Amino acid sequence: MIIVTAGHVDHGKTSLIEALTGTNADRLPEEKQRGMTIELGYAFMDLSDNQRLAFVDVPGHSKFINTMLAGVSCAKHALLIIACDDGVMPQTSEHLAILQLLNLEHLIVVLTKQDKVDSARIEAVKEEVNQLLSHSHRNSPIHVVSAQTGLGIAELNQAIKQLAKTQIDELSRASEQASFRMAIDRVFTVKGAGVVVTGTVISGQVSQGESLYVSGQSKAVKVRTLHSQGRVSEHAYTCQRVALNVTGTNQHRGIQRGDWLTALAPLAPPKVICGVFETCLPFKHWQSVQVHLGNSHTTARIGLLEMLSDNQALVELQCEQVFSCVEQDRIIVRDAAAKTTLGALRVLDIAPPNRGKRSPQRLSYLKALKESETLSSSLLAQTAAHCVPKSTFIWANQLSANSDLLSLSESIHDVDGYLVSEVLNEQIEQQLLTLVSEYHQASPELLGLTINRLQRMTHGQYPLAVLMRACDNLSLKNRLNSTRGLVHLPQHNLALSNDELLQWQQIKLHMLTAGGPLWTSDLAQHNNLNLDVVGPLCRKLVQLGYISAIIKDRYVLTERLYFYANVIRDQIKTHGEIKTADFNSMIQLGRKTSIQLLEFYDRSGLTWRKKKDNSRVIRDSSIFIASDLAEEHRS
Ligand SMILES: Nc1nc2c(ncn2[C@@H]2O[C@H](COP(=O)(O)OP(=O)(O)O)[C@@H](O)[C@H]2O)c(=O)[nH]1
Ligand SMILES: [Mg+2]
Repeated sequence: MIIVTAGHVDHGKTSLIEALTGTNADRLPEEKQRGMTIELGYAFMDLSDNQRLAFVDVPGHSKFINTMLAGVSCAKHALLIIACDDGVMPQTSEHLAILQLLNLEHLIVVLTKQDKVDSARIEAVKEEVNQLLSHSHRNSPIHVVSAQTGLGIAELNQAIKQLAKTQIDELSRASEQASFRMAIDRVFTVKGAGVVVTGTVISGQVSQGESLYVSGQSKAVKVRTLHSQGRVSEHAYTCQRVALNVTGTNQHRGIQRGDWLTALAPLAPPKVICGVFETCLPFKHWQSVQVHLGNSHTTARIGLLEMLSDNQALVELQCEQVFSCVEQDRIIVRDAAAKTTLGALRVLDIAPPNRGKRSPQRLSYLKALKESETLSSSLLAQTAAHCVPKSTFIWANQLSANSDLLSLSESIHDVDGYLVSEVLNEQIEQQLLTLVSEYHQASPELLGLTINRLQRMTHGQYPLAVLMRACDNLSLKNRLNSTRGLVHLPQHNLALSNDELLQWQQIKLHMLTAGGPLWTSDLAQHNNLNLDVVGPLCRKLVQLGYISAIIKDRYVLTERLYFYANVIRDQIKTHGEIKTADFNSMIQLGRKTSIQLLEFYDRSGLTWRKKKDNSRVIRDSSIFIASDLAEEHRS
């Protein structure tokens, strides 16, 4: 467990930590010389044989607020330290505001330097504190101490240990469900051991020998040894300070402060992040800001999506650089000059769409996410709106890799790695039925359409596997059929009318006599038919599988196509390849037709055309096998 300090510069934070633990957390010579904390300092307090508490001592000076932000990034418990002589000062309020934006759970207020003031002054400062805590953490305990004389230190020590007792078990329980994630604050090399990284475990747990990923790198690193809470250990848990000796780091890129270490292989970090912005100061649309999470920060602009109340808005952060974060992270937002804290963004969506970002559906979707307080309600909201890749959800919520997401709700299905809710599934089925029946109305002469076409018609928003499952479900319910890969309504059949039947017999005879492919214009002229009739009829015959188009408007009987395929296959079998000239002399239809046919087979996947010469080899010999021919082809 970690307890962070907060408070104005020179109010006695470092002295208090020293009084509590015996450790002076100011370790830099410059810090000792100036008597001021610059970097984050750490000190530990033993609770029992195997449990330890870490204190993070942060700088109070406004110049070092970035360091303070890094130190408190996962703060759940804090000491707010106020010197009795000064009382509440600017960074007292600012640090408290930041802790509250980060969703602090427990706050202990410490009024220090008691030895410097009288009791009336202490009462006055207590009143200031009450004013300060008028909105939240109202019932936080207040301790009056002196680091100089030791007054009140033993009582404070007891209170901290009491709090730790109630919290530590809960933290280790929480770390079981989540995946390991750590914000790196320091990287250095130790002679003989190699790279060591230190940081705070934000979630999950890590053990010796485990593989982890550094943000932005695809190759894993391995944990050789680890320290947790300042001691050699085999494991480390949520909200502990750790130092990991890692091997296998990328020589070129290395590891830097601000990077993340995760047990899950990271997804590409976003540049645009959507969430709910809880503000403590007003902001303007498209205002330039600084954003902070863990030890990383970047500049960004705030795009307002919708104002929800005076101090709450749905916004989009457009970051200058990619910014690694996951759902429910709280990103601190400061003004561009990094002088004041504007608020915090609770992350709702790390892959927001480019278009329709203010559409009513999108805004109500974001509101549903905002209201989702549990993992299952968030999963339901997401899967009701779109097909969610399982790996994306696991990453965005830092769940352990083998989490059983389906157990979260009965109404969610796993379709080939996509999580789809029953609600969405019904919507997709309805959409497919509408699209198919509209298609029949527009093109009654055609049997139906392919699933790929349906996917394009739904703007690619559903994965193929999900559409296929929806089609299968609909055909089980007898609401859709699929014939030769074409999806159609069961009542939509391509039976030829009496007129069409006569025309087809005429055309078939013509094709049989001609042997080779024929243009629609030839078919029309020779059979005394109107071109406007022949075109749609031929398309219908193609759908029925009777004829095929080798190029636009040039048709051949399907059985001839199988015959030519056999010619090609046999030739390649005996000679290893087929040349255009050979094929031409075998089928005797002229060079132009031979080329059209060979190119048709290339496109269909039967053959490959070699780049160098005009010869072809087999690519997939299992297609155009005559036994595949449907009954009606042969009739
Ligand atoms: N008299 C008195 N001085 C204190 C007390 N605590 C800290 N100081 C002094 O206040 C100054 C600032 O303390 P420090 O711990 O560095 O403050 P920080 O900037 O909040 O970390 C130092 O000179 C300390 O010796 C206290 O309880 N009583
Ligand atoms: Mg200090």
